[in-house]
Amino acid sequence: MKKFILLFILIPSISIAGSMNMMGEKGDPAEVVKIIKVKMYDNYYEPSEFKIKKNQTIKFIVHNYGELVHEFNISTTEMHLKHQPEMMKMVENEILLVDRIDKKKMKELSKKDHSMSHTHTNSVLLEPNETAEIIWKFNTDAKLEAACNVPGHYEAGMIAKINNI
Ligand SMILES: [Cu+2]
Repeated sequence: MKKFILLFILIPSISIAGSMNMMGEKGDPAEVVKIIKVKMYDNYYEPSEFKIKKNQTIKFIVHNYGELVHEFNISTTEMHLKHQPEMMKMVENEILLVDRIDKKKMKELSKKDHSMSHTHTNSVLLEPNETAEIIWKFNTDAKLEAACNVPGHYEAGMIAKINNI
């Protein structure tokens, strides 16, 4: 019986650690070799492609020039698709509005449901005119892309390719 309980506790943490490692990891500010400025519009990024060498640590400075809320999320296609229902849930709970994030509501609901907190090290969710930074270490061979998982935006093509050079 004890073994069963242990398994249930271990499985989720292993799968999270595995997927994060596959995507790279939060970078050390002292190791940043390149700063890339990313502009977010409705519904696309500028630039729409990044050339990055394996093991480089990159600082992304992301600004939302659009009129809608946008996300900049570094991940695999598979993880983006997994993340999208979470974002839909934020819309259903009226945390994620078209041009605003209800941060008070987000804080309240995230006490009950952690997926509502949207505090992932690989992503930022920005209101119009907001700026944020992500420092990411690309120590992975996985095919990554930056994308916006606000419902409808990924489908509209709000994706920036990340190419290993
Ligand atoms: Cu978007």
